[in-house]
Amino acid sequence: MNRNQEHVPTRRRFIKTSVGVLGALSAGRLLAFEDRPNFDRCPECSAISDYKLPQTTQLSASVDQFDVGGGQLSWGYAYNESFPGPVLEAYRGSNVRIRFQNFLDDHTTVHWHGMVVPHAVDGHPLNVVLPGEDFIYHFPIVQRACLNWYHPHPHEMTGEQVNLGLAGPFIIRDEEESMLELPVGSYEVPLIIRDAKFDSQGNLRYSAGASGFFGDVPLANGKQNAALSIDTEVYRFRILNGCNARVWRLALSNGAAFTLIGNDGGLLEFPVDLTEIEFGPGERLDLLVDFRNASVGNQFRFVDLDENWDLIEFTVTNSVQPVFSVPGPTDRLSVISPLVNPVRTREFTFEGHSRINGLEYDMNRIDFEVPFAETELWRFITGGNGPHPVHVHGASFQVLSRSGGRNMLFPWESGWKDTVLVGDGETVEVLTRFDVYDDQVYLMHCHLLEHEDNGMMTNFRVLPR
Ligand SMILES: [Cu+2]
Repeated sequence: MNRNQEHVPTRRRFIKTSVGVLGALSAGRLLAFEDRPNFDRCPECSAISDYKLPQTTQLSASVDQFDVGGGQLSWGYAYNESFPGPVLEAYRGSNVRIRFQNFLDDHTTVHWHGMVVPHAVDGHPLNVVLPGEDFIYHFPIVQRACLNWYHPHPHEMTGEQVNLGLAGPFIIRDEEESMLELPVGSYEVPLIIRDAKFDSQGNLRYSAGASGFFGDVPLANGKQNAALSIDTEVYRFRILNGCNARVWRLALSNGAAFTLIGNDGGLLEFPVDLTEIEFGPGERLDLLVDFRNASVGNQFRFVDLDENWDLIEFTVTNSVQPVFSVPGPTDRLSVISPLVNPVRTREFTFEGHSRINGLEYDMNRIDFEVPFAETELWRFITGGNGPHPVHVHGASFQVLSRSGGRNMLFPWESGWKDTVLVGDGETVEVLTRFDVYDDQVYLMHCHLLEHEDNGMMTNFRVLPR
């Protein structure tokens, strides 16, 4: 990474030392753009939710310095000078127009993970944005409400660019979700949880072996020892596993249950109460946590049970009359039509650290062709070195079965997914159908970013209809 300030675009920098971790986290919250200096010059990009007007949201990638918690400044990469990147938000049916500027010394792309967009704006490694250049990502929002994320997808450099800071949430809203009157405003908290390593100067450091990057410090929304003041209310946490390689086993520190209402592709059909969730890089969770019966002064933490890490600490500081509630197990959230009767089956074996079906990725090679709008069964098989979080571009899928290994499906794997964790020794079957854009080249790959960079990725073509 080049830390030469000459390559950093001119900007004003406000170091709000008085804000502290609590304030900094809340400043990074949903659409709290007013706290971010870069948005002073771009008031129209506070949100892209106005679907009636064509707007251009500015998004830049640059070398930047940011607070990674406790006042520790780190050099890294940032979208819009923010680590993680700003929350983007759009309504189903809207047209998104994002002018992306690359101020890095390397080429990059922006991939809208989870969002069904045409190849040309999918951030495919063929479509790089060169240093100093810009590109307009322009696409309609065609899918249901869900949490997605945007991050780079250049060939062989995704792991480094994501790890050094390039990742941000992209929330899609729709009518169905709005009707549920879920917690909003400060009670809806996007949370990107990842691990990190720092060098002796306190800068983010990327170094990874073939089996992936594993840091020694967890970051929640870019902060170590993250903390959030909360009210006695129901909170909605929109959680992304933003790690390069680490699988989280998320729980509350007191062992209490939380309520899962959605995942990668949006709402589940029914809420599920759970006390822990194991989820891999790229997977998302939509959780309700009920703090209504807590007392001022109570503390709770999200923890990772595998490393015994505290991910974020909540302190109840304000007693309020709650207005939100938690749906019960029989309260329907959504209707999901199951994909049925697949017309063909394809098998993909994820081998070593770099191959699918014996091949390493070649961005100019199309490995298979998929007819438009036909339901297919895709079988993901581990050939060792799992887990492999398998991600598909261009469509969501439904997870059908898992055999071997954990030998079951989990509640967070129901509904619509775009990333599924295939553990060592496991075979996972999914049903998928590409029925939005025809005649497109998309990717399917392992989302363990070092596996992806090593070549565990494949191009396929959705055929003309
Ligand atoms: Cu993998």
